Amino acid sequence: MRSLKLFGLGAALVLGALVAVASGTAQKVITVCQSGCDFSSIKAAILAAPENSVIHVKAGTYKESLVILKPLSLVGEGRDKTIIEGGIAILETKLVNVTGFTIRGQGIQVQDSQTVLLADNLIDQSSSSGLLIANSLTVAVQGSTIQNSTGSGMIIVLGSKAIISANTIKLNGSHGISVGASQADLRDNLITDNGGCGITADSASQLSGSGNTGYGNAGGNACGNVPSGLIAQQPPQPPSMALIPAGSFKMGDDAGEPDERPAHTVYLSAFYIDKVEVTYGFWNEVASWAADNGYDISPRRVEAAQANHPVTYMTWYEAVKWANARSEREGLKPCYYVDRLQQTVYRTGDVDVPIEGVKWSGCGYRLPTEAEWEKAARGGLEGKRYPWGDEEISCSRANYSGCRGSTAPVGSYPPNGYELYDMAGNEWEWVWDWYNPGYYGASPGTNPLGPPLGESRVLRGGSWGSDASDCRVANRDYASPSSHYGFRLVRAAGQ
Ligand SMILES: [Ca+2]
Ligand SMILES: [Ca+2]
Repeated sequence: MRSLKLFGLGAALVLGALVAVASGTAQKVITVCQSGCDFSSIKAAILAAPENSVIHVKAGTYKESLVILKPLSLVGEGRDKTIIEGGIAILETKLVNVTGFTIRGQGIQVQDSQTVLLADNLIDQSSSSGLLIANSLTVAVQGSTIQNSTGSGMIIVLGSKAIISANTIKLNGSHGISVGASQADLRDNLITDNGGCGITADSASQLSGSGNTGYGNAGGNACGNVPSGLIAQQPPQPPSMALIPAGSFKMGDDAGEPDERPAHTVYLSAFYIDKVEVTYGFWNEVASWAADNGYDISPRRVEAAQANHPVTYMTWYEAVKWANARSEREGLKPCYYVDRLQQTVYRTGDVDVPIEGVKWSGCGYRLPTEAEWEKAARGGLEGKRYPWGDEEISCSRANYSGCRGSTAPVGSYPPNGYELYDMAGNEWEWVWDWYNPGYYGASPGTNPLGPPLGESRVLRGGSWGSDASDCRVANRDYASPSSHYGFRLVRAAGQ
């Protein structure tokens, strides 16, 4: 069923070709702009570099544009750090890798080239199309965001072949993706709020793929010769939530603690998740309603200054009942029932809701599954330690041990790639799953719901008092469901 495997093969071929060539020759690694530099030193480095070199470009904002005319890897320090204001052109060459940049100006242009990998870039505010692929073969674009271009987000034309996966393409002036006389395989992209169509293709083009979602595109999600089913319509997301697109991710960490192994691939349906932890202010709003409507949860007395801090003192049972109350208050069907026939809504008492007592979709709010939480925390990155990547944790990135000695207002630290805040630190977050240290060895590959029974429920993300290791995206902790922590909620999308 997982045609994603096919895609994985495609991307692997591109990567494999890049690695094979790089390792087949004496690969040179060059670092430029070690301690600040002007733009000419990058240009000079590219000019002087032997073919197949890897050029690391340190953090900084570089004003001009770059042209790549030979095989090489250009590696920035990350999309929030290394910024190329003028754009990048890859012309008449092959085996090029560009990763870890923010790119403005002309965006990225790939013309008359072959075997190009563009990964983990942000293409922002381009004065034309964000990414142009023309007369080029085997161009892979993955894990990138293309936004705010004057023209289309991405244009694929003139007999090109491209593999486009796990990108976010939004808020561009014209189409999200426009394909002309070319082949494109589109997987797990999120395409929203573009001025034209989400995806459009002419009759000479062939499109394939799955798992793409879109909404808010002025011309509709799919136009022209786009196969039905290539892109699924989503309702506008709740404003306080972010959409996590359908698709696979690597869960766990083989270098982590024993209960994080083995790292394994998990496919999840699309879902929305709260951008911030549930705050005392929000808790009290819903709990006041709940107390008047048959629930046994109640508002907490907190100082006004605490209203925008995460709740820290909620049992797992209270979190689940609050989720039902939040649903019912908005006129949505509750997700949690005390019985397997789903006849009695869970509103009172401490009930270990059975897996069959949960509506997993077609309802309002629920706790994330452990897999949903980890995918969301990873922010679209693969195999990284933290929501922002592998850079060490610090008090400018997250509220953890030694920073404040208490919770911070939610959203005080930078969000991850899915616009989620405090996925590392601030307050531990309950998820649905029972804890079982060996579960990853037996987990199903699609929408895993955790073990059927247990004594503890899983906690994720670490808190203001946690050490760095406990704030890793793969870290698992657990506690009796009667213990007191925080949480955030999800809703299934695309039912
Ligand atoms: Ca947290
Ligand atoms: Ca642990």
